[in-house]
Amino acid sequence: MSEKRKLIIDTDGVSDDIRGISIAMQHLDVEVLAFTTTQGCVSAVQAAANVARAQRANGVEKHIPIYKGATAQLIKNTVVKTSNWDESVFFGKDGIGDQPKAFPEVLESDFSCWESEHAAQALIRLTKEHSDVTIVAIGPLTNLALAIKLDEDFKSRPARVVIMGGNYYGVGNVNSQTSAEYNFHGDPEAASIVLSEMEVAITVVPWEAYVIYGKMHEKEVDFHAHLALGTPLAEFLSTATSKGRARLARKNRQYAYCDEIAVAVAISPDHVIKESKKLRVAVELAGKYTRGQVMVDWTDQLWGENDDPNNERGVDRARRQITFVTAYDVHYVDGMVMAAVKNSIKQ
Ligand SMILES: [Ca+2]
Repeated sequence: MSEKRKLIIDTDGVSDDIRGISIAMQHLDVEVLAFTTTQGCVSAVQAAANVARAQRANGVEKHIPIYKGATAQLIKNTVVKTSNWDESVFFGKDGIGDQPKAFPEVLESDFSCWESEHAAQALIRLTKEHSDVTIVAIGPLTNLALAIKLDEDFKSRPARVVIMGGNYYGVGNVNSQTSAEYNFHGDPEAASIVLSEMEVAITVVPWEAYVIYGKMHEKEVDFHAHLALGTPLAEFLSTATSKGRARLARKNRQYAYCDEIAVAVAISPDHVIKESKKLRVAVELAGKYTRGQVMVDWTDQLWGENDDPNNERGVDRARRQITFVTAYDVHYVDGMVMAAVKNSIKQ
């Protein structure tokens, strides 16, 4: 019997996060050591409360510690707001459908559920105690960047880091004034620090993993089938995704997986990753429209080390290569979500 795969999940705690963390909490071969929460689609406080509620929905026997983290990005974002749209339209003000009386009811204690240790300090301590841990980051990367700056050995400690965020073809999803992906836009400096300074293996699930095959995936998989399985977790996930599903239904689209892909990659990379690219990248920190977008060194892709052994083109090979997931096995990830929802019957 092999040891369980250890995960720490850093999350901003909204609806696709909740589906993602449910995969991990229900997976028989996974031990979730801790949740750390960050500012993102909702506050770090709301994210922590949502994770506490999600643990009840999952019938978790032994409470998994929650560490509240960054309350704001490292440097305030200067992108001009062009509309009153905010993420609550898609996720709900609480990030999970705004139904506090729905199962499992929101408790007052959800808003004091966290440990006293800060998320960044918890990341530092837990990676000292568990060198085999994988950190899965499915919100802005502020907590990880803080951990790097508090303890320079942190960058070489976890076994690996899996990130949902960023892009490689410049596909954004925030507003009409930026080509950045939401999580990297949410803290560009943090994303830059993590991608350029972490020394352990990094796997990025970029926004294009969702976008490029999205419509095709919706023909192959019923992304809402798990909601009809009749378990308590199905009921909660239905609440948590209700606003997003209603919004997408107007466009005849389904609520496909996003953060769930990163959790699935962390658990079963060999099954989930269909295609990937090793890219040398940087995060744009200055552009008016591109702040937070990932710049890819495509010359390195055109003229790799074998084609250009003397590096006549001057590729910056000090810039590390990062694995970007460019296609994933949607059936496998859906199977993991279905299994999580079915497993929750046993409680
Ligand atoms: Ca998220």
